[in-house]
Amino acid sequence: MIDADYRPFHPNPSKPEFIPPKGAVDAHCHVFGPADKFPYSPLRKYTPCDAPKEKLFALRDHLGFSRNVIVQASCHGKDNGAMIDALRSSNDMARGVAVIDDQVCDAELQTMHEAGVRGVRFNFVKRLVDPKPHDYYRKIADQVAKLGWHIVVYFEAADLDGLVSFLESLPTTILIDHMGRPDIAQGIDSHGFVQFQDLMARNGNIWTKVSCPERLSTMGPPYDDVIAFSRALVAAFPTRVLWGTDWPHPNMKSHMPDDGHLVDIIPKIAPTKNLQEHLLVTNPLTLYWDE
Ligand code: 0GY
Repeated sequence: MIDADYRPFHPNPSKPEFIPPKGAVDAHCHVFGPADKFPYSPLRKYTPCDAPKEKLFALRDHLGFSRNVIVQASCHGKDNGAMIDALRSSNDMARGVAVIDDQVCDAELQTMHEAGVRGVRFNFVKRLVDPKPHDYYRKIADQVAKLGWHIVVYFEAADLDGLVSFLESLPTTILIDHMGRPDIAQGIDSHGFVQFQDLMARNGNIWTKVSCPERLSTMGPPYDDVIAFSRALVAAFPTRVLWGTDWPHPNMKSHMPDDGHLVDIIPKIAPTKNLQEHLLVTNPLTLYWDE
């Protein structure tokens, strides 16, 4: 049963005015279910509505994108079946980020690699998972480093202090979800956002997704209060930023974003063709399609 307060994705998003460059990648999205084929995890903290691969690929085409990076979400736990099935039916137009435990064997990782998985996700958001000790994640990091994979990390701004030394000790490229979820109300000069930018400035292997204005905004659409944050990161680190829709937007409580409107924010945060090309094509291809 879908959670009573779970909002389904927008049924008919608008056609964006912004036309993404050829080959553009939506580098953060999910597939959910369908539950009768790919059941949700017994350990999940929420039950979403199904958001199957066919809907994701149709949205990709509607928005003018070419490729997806499908990130394993917590409601599927460490059963990556729905995500891998989507990768296998994508015609090489999707790559994946898996969630695994520290018991996974090299043969399983190799099978995932062949399907298109190029990273693992460490989720530290307590409303979504019960985080484990850092040594657990370090073991996984060492194992996936051998395959050349990177690590996607999801955390809330308040947890950054406790994670800095751990993040700086990881042996791979690190990709931080949603700009480390800054507290927008505290402003762009706040300690937390300055600390996040310093972390990226100090560590050339740390990348971020300038995604999810709809989660971070205190004002709601069109999310103008978030633009300065994303634009600052794109300007400072043009070769280490990615963009994604976050479709189907799990756990949005206030409203459901129109994906077309999210795409129309891109030229506000990446104002030149060169920045757009890096954000949407060069950077994600480097991380996910370069062999
Ligand atoms: C996102 C954000 C959320 C959910 C998950 O793994 C997940 O369940 O990532 C959230 O609720 O903030 O990036 O999809």
